[in-house]
Amino acid sequence: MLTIYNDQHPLHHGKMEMYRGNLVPCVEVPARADYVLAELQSRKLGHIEAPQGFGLDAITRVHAARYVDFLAGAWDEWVALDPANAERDAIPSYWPIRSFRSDVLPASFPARMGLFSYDAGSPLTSGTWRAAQTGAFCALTAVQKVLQGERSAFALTRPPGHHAGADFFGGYCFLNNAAIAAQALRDAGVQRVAVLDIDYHHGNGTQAIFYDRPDVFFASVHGDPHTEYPYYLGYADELGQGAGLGANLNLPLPHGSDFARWRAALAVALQSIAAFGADALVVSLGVDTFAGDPIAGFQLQSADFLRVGEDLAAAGLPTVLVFEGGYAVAEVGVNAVNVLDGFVQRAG
Ligand code: SP5
Ligand code: ZN
Repeated sequence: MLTIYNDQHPLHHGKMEMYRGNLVPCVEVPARADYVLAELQSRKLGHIEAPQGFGLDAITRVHAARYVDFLAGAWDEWVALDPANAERDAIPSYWPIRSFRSDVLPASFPARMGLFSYDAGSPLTSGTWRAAQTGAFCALTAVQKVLQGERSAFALTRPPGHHAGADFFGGYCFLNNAAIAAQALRDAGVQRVAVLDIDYHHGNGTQAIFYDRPDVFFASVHGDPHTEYPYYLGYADELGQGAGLGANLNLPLPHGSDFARWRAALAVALQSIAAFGADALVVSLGVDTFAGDPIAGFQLQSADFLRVGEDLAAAGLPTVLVFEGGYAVAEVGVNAVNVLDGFVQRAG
């Protein structure tokens, strides 16, 4: 499997996230991607390449220009508030919930930060923009490779992306790499694109970006949002809207679900993608479905991820895989690379 690796990822390095009234150490840490890279190298699973450069236009096909402007300048604005902020992560504390205005862009940086976010668990750091932008370029490069005939390509990047919407960050995500990849496939002339999200958490950002679109099908298997993050989206009755009605499929499963139950849901998602008639597949590859994950609740074992890769390859589609969650740091490399290994073995 060809991997496009974001070597700028350590520039995003959140120290603490707000959790139940305390600042606690971030679970989304640079070592995650380091473990995946090391596992790829030790198993010699295909070439590892650097991303190509792109303009911001492929990003603003998915994200609002005022949000991209905000992200690009956020760190400088944060430090301008107080030079001592250079040593602190930026975390929002005000949000314009229902009845507030979102059309007005406040001059206040903390107010704008809240406008463009939805949780206090996703610290923005000095290199967040650089890391996220390079990550989007990895996803775009993976798309280019698949358009040029690669059966599959893997964007190995962090921060992850699937919780980020057109104009908001959250859930450790800033730019929606999977959505940017799907849109780039469409813009290159691929008629029907499916995004399959197998991270433990519902990909609320990706769903929202494509919710009214008939050309990009979104399917997700995830922890039931009644009890699991991101709580406010990801229910089974969300089917898409307008021209996109029928092009959204959520398969929430209860906390504690094992691989047999999870794999049956994956089969339903893959059948729906086949019925949609997808010409290409983008996979949001989170491995926080692992039994040992510290913040999730499914029961997949490391060997199960080989079967996951085989099932994905059996769809027979040109496939871009994008790294998302997975927080059992010591096992995240084996688990993610098992998916890629299973895929390659089945795809031939
Ligand atoms: C991409 C992805 O998997 N994002 C997940 C975001 C989940 N954020 C909410 C979970 C908060 C738990 N973090 C506190 C850990 C304290 N032990
Ligand atoms: Zn996740």
